[in-house]
Amino acid sequence: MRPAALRYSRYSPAEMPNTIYVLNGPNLNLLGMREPELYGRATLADVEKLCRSTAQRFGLGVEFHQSNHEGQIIDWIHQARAEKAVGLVINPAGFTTTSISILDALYTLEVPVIEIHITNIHARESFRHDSYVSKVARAVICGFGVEGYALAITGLAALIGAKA
Ligand code: CA2
Repeated sequence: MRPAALRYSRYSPAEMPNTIYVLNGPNLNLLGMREPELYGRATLADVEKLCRSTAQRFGLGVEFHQSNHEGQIIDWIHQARAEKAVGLVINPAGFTTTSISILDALYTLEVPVIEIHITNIHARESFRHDSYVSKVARAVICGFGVEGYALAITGLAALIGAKA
């Protein structure tokens, strides 16, 4: 079944938007290469594969990106809006607790935003607890390791009515 908002739309089935964005913030390019005791051994390339295979089960395509630069992440959020993405998953990493600009960009989206963290940020230092992104996120997943990305996409698919 197509996402509810698109079921009676002007799109023919072939041109129906079906792309989700998966965005990753600073230092996540180092996944699997540093601090494996905290973040595990999977690399960001492994995470991208996991996201693509999970999304494919629901007929969804993936735009997968990582940047160490706040403005680049904001540009991808704008792109998600312009390209009519059907949802967005974001691990804002260090920008989680600092970036009002990422929050403002996410507020411009009309599709569900899912926030994901590999670690349980609430079991870590208090400065990691207060997320700006959570103010706009429809759901937040943390502490499941990189498997959280698959859970985020599965939950997003359920929210938009994309069936396996
Ligand atoms: O648990 C998460 O996914 C975090 O978003 C990761 C961020 C951290 O600032 C958040 O509080 C929680 C840090 C990302 C750093 O990524 C690295 C990965 C491998 C090695 C070193 C850093």
